[in-house]
Amino acid sequence: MTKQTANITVDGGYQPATVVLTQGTPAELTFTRVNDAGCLDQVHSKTLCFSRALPLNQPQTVTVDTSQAGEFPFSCGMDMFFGKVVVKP
Ligand SMILES: [Cu+2]
Repeated sequence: MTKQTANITVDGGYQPATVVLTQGTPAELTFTRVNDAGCLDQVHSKTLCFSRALPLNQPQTVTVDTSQAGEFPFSCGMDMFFGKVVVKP
């Protein structure tokens, strides 16, 4: 089965801030924090069930469940910066 992957650069926010995935295909998001400023050293999502520390310049990959379509937000540890995963049927 194919896999979807997306790279998100963490640099004072999430770039891109929206990731579009296809429902039913396994997916991985890789976060790479490249900027030491701010409080983006944690990323988490209640709806996607992940929480991960983001050491500077060390890509961190999380697996995303795409079994349900919808919009699933993620944010920094203090819920100040936001991104989202959009799972399309
Ligand atoms: Cu924050």
